[in-house]
Amino acid sequence: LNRVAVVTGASSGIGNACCKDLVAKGMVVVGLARREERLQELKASLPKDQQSRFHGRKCDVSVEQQVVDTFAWVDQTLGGADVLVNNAGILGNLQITDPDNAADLRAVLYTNVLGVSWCTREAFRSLQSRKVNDGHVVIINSIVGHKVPVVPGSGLKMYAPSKHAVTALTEVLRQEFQQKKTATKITSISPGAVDTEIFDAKLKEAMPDIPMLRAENVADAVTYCIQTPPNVQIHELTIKPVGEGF
Ligand code: NJP
Repeated sequence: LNRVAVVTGASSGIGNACCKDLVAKGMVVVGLARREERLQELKASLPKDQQSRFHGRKCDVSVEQQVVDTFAWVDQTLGGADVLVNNAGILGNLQITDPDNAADLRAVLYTNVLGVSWCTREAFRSLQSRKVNDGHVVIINSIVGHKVPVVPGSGLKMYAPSKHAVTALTEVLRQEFQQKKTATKITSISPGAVDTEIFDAKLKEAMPDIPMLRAENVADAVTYCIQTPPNVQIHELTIKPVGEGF
């Protein structure tokens, strides 16, 4: 896997595990997140001979200009991104019917939906400008982006609608890629519950005995999809822990 990958949401959970796995597979990986110190910790945790292949960059994917600047830096410094793993996501704190929730709801939609749009647009621009026809865009969606499970206490808030938007976004992007005659692949991965920071104490309290995946389980799936031969494209992968009921 001698290519450059950008992974969003690299400071914890699934994105962190993806960075470790892709670097170990020989890729040059740019990990993006807002918590820069976590990215430095990630780099330091890698085996010494792999550290130079990891670049941590502070980037808030909900801010368009930061995404544009980051991909320009990847173009200039590393020759451009061949693979993008759209993984950054937030749950949000407030319910849709809570008062004064505009900033919170906006943050969820800007991060989970527009962040994916902007990163994909910039990765596509970079691929097109270099005439690279075989890139790969992976999108970490969710099982709640296909069917909304009943969670006691309505723990999903604007998160579930945002992930439904990601489901539609993925298929529209696929059509746009086809129109623009690129063989760049799009893969959507929808996990069930994963034991990471986003699955916060409130959600755990609402679903106390829920079986959970580990971040590494989802990272394995990402690597598997990226490694498929040129004629194979995995459109949609659902990955759940054994015993999950919804
Ligand atoms: O969660 P967590 P996961 N700009 O909280 C980053 C989906 N998923 O690994 O910016 C840039 O450990 C944040 O970094 P920081 C889920 O929807 C999960 O589970 O430093 N980065 C952190 O690195 C999400 O799409 C479950 O705070 C931003 C990362 O995102 C993906 O899996 C189930 C950012 C979040 O890591 C990874 O989440 C499911 C921003 N504006 C789908 N905002 C599950 N865990 O159960 C956040 O179906 N980040």
